[in-house]
Amino acid sequence: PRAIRLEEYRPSDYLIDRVDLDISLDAHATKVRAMLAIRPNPEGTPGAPLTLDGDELALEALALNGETLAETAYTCQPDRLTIANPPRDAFSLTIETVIDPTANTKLMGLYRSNGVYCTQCEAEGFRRITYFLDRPDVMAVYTTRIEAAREEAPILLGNGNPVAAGDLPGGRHFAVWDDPHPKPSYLFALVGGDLGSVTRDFVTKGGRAVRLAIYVESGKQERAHYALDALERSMRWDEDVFGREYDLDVFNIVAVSDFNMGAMENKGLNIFNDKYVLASPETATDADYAHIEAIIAHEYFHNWTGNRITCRDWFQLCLKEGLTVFRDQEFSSDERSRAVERINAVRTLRARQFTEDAGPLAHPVRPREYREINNFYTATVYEKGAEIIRMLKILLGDDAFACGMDLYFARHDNEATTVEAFLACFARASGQDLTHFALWYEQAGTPRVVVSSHYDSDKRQYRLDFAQSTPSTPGQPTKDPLVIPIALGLVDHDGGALDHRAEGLSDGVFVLRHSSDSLIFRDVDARPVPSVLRGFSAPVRLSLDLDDTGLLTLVRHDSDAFNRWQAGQNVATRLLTRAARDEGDAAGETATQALAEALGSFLDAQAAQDPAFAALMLTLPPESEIAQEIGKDVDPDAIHRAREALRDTIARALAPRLEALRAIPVAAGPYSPDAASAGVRALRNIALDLLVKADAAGIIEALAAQYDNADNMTDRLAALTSAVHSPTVPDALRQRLLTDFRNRFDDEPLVIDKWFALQSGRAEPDTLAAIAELMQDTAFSINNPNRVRALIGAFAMNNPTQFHRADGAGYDFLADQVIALDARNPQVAARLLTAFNSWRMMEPGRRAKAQAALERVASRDGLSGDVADIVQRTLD
Ligand code: DPP
Ligand code: ZN
Repeated sequence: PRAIRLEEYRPSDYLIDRVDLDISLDAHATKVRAMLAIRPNPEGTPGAPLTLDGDELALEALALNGETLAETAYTCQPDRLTIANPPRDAFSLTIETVIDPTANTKLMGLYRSNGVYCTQCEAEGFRRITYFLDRPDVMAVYTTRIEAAREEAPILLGNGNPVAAGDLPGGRHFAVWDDPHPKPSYLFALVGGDLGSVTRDFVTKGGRAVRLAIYVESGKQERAHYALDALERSMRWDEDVFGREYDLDVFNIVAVSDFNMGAMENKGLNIFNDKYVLASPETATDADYAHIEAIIAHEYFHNWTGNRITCRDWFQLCLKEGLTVFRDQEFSSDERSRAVERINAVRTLRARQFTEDAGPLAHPVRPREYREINNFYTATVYEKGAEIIRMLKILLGDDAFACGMDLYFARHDNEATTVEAFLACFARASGQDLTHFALWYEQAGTPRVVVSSHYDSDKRQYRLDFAQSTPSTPGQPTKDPLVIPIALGLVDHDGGALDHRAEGLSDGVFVLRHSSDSLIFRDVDARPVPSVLRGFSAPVRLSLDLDDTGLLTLVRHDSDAFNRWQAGQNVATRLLTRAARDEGDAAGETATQALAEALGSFLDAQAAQDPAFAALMLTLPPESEIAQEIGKDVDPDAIHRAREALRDTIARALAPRLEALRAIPVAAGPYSPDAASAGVRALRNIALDLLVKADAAGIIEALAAQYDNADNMTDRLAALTSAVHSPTVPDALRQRLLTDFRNRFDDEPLVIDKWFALQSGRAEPDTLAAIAELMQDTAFSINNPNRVRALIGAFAMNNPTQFHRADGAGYDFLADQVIALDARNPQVAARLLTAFNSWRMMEPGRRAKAQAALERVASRDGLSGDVADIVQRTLD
């Protein structure tokens, strides 16, 4: 496909003010009649031809102002409908198309999932329903009449408010939905099916009564209560924190089992991957509950950041996504532990976004060019986009940030707007010039900040020197310095916080604007320990000339929880990179012991107070992070061995304490997914895992007992996970538990996904063969994105030693799967293919094998635009 460029943006020549849809659902021949109220755009070219987008459409009828249009007046193809000389004034266009939702395996547009009719229109799915100006800056009010066989689809849902419903001859019925808020077509949705629901009444601060409902597969209603509760809490939070109220009489959420994304924020009718709605103690882990809460909140928050105010064009995707991720992260931080949420967000950022930024698919948060927009729903747009908002808040302060948000909502309501317009609100509210800051949106790559410290005992001065640089990325060989807010503080060697001031340090934040700069502290009696980038105040890689002793001081004493955790990670990262390069040295052993001791005293002092944080302290950096740190000629096996060995040593050193952690009680009563209880389980389960690694006496029996007796999925899955990933567990036990799990949850596809992912994530040479067998399991289906991601995605993304097998078999397998899947569902196929992101970092043998596999994909005829785009950029 042709590249689309930001600089070529032009307003649409035509606008659509009203859309009246009449959709008659049928499994193979759904009739769609769209009546569009169109007028020339004063900002467009007068008299321009009208070209509507389509995708695999078949036109049945076309009328202009109610009169059938002569065939000579237009041209029509599956992907385009052009009227050469439309009227110069407002006119109506009535378009009839027929579509086959059952044949729609791409899961874009109207399709069927387990017999339920549903839609997915972001980014460009609406054009698979009718011909349209399918671009986000064309905003219209919609009325949707949906008709279906009552038996097949007793529930009919659309955007907005329900306004009419009734019976029709022949067992059919209809419902009419009216959405008074102008919206872009990507927010259109409808659902028809036989669904059960849970409901709740909500009254907004302003007094609007809203009926909340979550629709799920009949019989699974019990599992939707947590999501419903999260929805109510999200609505209240957005009123309290951002002053945003809901604006319709109903808010509906529907869970479907076949879904390309996590969820979709369609106006008044969110459609969710059921994985992010359904939860019961027996089937969902604490992490699942937390994800459900975050995604329910995310989609709800889009109602203002995305729907009321949308994007002018898809280059502005971060305008709604980065901001909405920031909002959902803040919500989770308020509902749970802020420090733990921040650490988890940074772990995700590093694992996904830093990796993306360091590879061939690196792109700015606001890209300047795309071939396939579906490939830009990335960690960079979402997670780095959220980091930019967080930095903005740090730079402006809470009050000016809040004023900027209010101004944004006031100025741009009902508009499709841009990053520039967004930033202008904050410039106005704060009086600051944000021109330089805006470079964060334009420049790809993760900046590196190098900090060196100098103490002058004669002058009693302590100086921190900062230098920043950003590596080149595709299309951006040279980079400029960014505005980087660096929160920092000083700690003395006994752990006391030092209260020294420095010119240029304001509220504990130093703003680095140039390629280098310094900060000077005066009247400093002894060399302090610097704690830099507190709270991870900017998405950068930090190198700090702090030795292990200094880092371990921070582990013990830093008042900033994030940096306490980070200091431990830094010591471990150093050990792991050293060991992975050159296995086993004496200095490493001493340092390992010191790390274990520091963790031990941390656990003694803190574990009981903050178990969730303690669990994170005991988690070593992931293998992908060590690979990034090494940067080139990576040998994933060496990294894996180093990490296993370090974990083993730490586990043995901490064993008695770990036994004690296993005994910390979870709050009495039935299972509750609240953050405090989840924290205790997380700590107990990481203790279990470490003890299994350390082969502690009696631990295998304890593991089996935990599995057998668990009353919740968190504990059961934790035991199974340790069994699957620990070589110390006897094969027979591992097999017994795996078989039991499979049988126990035979009719629970979302649970079987966990079972698939566990086995495909095993760092064992027979994993690939096991996956081939699992693909034959009756529970597996190549048509269901969740199954594919659980079995194939988890292998490619989370199993570095086996995906990057030296013989290239992992690469070949993924290439085969991508090719097979591409014919059915290009979006999911393209997403899988991004696992090759780090191929250039590998040692030469693996690199050659990866390249061959990629070239094999690239050379296929008939690749989708999605896969062709990823494979070309990955190889370039
Ligand atoms: N549904 C996706 C999200 O909420 C895309 N908008 O991020
Ligand atoms: Zn979103």
